[in-house]
Amino acid sequence: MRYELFYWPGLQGRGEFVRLALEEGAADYVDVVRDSEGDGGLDRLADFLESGIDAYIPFAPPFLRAGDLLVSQTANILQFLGPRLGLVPADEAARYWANSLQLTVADVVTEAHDAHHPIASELYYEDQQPEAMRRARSFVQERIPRFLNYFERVLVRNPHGPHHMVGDALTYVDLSIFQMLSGLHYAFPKGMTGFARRYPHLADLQTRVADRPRIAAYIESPRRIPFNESGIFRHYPELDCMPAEE
Ligand SMILES: N[C@@H](CCC(=O)N[C@@H](CS)C(=O)NCC(=O)O)C(=O)O
Repeated sequence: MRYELFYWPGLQGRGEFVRLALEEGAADYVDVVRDSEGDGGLDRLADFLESGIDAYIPFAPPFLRAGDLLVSQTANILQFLGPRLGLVPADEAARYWANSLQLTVADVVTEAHDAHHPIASELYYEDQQPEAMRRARSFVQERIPRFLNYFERVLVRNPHGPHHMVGDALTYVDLSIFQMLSGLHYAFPKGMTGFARRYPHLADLQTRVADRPRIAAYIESPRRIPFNESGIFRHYPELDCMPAEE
């Protein structure tokens, strides 16, 4: 099966959660917009947003084409890919648990976006900067600790040990936690002060995922777009602040 990933060019964005799973799973995939010449890929992306396949019309990228199937929504795409790429356990309970965690990562992603665009996505950051400063402070000092405490607790409570978010082996959730943490470190270096001390199991997981041979090779490759200020995790120094307890 050759998968076709559709996502905006020039940024990691939500597409990166899917890319990491495709890379770790050694999937045969095309990153359609990036891999096509000229605007051909963007035109195809726009066509799918307009017409979909039969009744299936995605609202927004990322979406994935697998033969006749068109799967949209990041968590849904990962739920689809998980079993096919060996990135989720076989049992039903574990699959729903993985999806719950993935949807919680999606909540973090939305809030990270809203830290720099608290009023409206269609307005420039510069046109909502005062509000962004208030929102980012709350995100760093209240929300990041709340989410990270939760994910750390999930690791500690894993009956198989604190090595993976779900079960006793790597899943797509571990990859997404890695990506979320990398994004938070990029966007809020001050805000993440004390991270490894406060969340030792999350810090360990982030390192172990980064060291996986396929992930390490991907991160070194030109396929990995660097974090930048077009993406979800943006580093605006004026939005970064120390955590409340430091
Ligand atoms: N809940 C969706 C959100 C998708 C989404 O917001 N995609 C962004 C790019 S990362 C987009 O293009 N949004 C267009 C829009 O919201 O109008 C997911 O997790 O995939």
